[in-house]
Amino acid sequence: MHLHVINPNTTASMTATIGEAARRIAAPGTEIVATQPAHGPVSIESHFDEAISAVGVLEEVLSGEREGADAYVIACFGDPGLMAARELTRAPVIGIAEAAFHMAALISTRFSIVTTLGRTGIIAEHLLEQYGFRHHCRRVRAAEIPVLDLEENGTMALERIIDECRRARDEDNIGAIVLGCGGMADLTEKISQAVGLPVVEGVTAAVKLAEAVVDLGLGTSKHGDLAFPRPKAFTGQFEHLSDMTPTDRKNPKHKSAP
Ligand code: 2AL
Repeated sequence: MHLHVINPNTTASMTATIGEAARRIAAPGTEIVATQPAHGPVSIESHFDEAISAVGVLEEVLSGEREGADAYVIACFGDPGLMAARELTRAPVIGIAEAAFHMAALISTRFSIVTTLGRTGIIAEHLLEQYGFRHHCRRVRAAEIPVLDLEENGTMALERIIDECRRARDEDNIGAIVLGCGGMADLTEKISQAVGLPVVEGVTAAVKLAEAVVDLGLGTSKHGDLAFPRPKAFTGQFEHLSDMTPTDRKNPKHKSAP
């Protein structure tokens, strides 16, 4: 299967980290294509960054449809554009926050999230509410590191994340930790070893869930709110999206899905 992993920020080195983590965990028959939008923020750390990045995610899904992707992963912990992306395809689209919540709830009754900056914690809180995981999560914590510090040496990012994970372990009465950033995809094992608790990381969880959905012969439902958007005129910089019909967007591999 062709799994298109979209890093919603435009930092190519982070896309490479995410793509490598996805490839390490993917089944032998899964081909990982990791991309990032051509336009948008270099990191996503605010509601503003997230709103802009969602447009880039949707452009990547439209390009994935032309290339015949079997499934998509949105690899930012705010799951930007997730519902809109599902409208554009019959393939499954999995957000890394929702994947991590599902996976953590399967192996623990309570978990805490350790994310990058405190100000992005509210985005995770909103997603916990929206997805129905509020009662599974004890606390959303932040290591107070900017996202791009994960890409650079000498920032002490790993050490600060490990310190915060240890505090979560000692103070939150939890069974597992969820890592709250796509850029942490390569840190899972180190953190898990240092902390001694199961650590769930969204990119890898999402890859396995995407494979499971495809293996089950399932795809995004086209009944109800996730049906293809109604064709209409778009103006200005979005004119190229005008009057797209479902056929324009249809992924031939999913033709038979009801
Ligand atoms: C993220 C993420 O996963 N990628 C990014 O640029 N910002 N979210 C976060 N909470 O750090």
